[in-house]
Amino acid sequence: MTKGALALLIHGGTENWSPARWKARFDAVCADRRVALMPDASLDPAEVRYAAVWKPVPGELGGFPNLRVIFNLGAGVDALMADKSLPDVPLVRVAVPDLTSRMTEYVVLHVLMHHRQELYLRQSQAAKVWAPKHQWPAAALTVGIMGLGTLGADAAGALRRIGFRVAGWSRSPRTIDGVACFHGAEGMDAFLRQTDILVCLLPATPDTRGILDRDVFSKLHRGSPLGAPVLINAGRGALQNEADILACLGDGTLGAVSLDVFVQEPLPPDSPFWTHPKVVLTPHNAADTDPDEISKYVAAQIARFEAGGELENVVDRGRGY
Ligand code: NDP
Ligand code: OXD
Repeated sequence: MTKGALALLIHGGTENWSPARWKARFDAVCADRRVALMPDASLDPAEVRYAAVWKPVPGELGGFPNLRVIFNLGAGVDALMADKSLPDVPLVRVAVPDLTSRMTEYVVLHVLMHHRQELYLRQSQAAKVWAPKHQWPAAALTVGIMGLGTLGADAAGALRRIGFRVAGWSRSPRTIDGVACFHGAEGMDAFLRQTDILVCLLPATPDTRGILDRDVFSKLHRGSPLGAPVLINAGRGALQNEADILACLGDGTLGAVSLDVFVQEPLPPDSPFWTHPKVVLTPHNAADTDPDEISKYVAAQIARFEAGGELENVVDRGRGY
């Protein structure tokens, strides 16, 4: 019996999202079914049972009448959730150790960069100034992580092992060894009050959009060894109020920021973030999605589903993540 086809809808633009590379990987792991890179005029849309997608055009998925599962090729599903015509079939997101470890590397790198005052040290080097600064032990700082899901929980564990005090904030109650966990609107202020370095790994949903604003920054711990609190956002640009970030860097409410994500991506050439001395920016590069790992993950999910098993990491559409 012919197995239903897998349609690939990939609109990324960057090197990692080369459609040809994804097609080659899916051909290798789904050798017994047709893998069609869309658009493909030779494909009968009724043949398609599965779609693996990154930023499909709104409405594009509605063209497959027999679709059973949509696999988002990344962890964040905000772009898909914005498509009001998205077919009502299970939507599966990525949660794999490979991507998780990459994000934890990013978080550890940037927390340590600010903790060890690298901005100051690089500026001193550029100016040929020999001016050592006291370096605090990790235990002198609390890193607060917004979002204690797949990524936040892993980053929390790594930061704990380095010796930081770690706090976390989620929607529902969580328990993580050695992490002071807070949740909901009622837990937010207590979480912020003890946080010296705020790491955001939230999804962008109607509840979280614009959450990183002056109100939140002004509640962060004052009197930190770093002088002023630091923000690290690798969740989504839609979470941050960029005018507030710039204003808070200007008046000292924030001491420095690391931003991997922006409201508009690619970041426009005239954005003040490019040249701001207190901003470390990366081009949405914190945790690459590896085609080898993710194609295997999708193929394994399809095999389990067709054998009557449960899909994993299915998005709750009501919550938006
Ligand atoms: P998960 O779904 O596993 O975790 C999401 C976490 O956010 C959960 O702890 C959840 O709470 C919490 N959360 C959601 N809504 C709220 C809310 N309203 N208030 C408080 N907490 C909330 O997601 P992942 O950890 O896998 O990924 C997180 C995000 O990281 C992705 O959605 C994506 O946007 C971003 N990302 C960015 C990448 C990059 O390269 N920059 C790469 C990959 C992902 P609860 O535990 O109660 O459900
Ligand atoms: C993701 C991303 O959501 O790369 O996986 O941003």
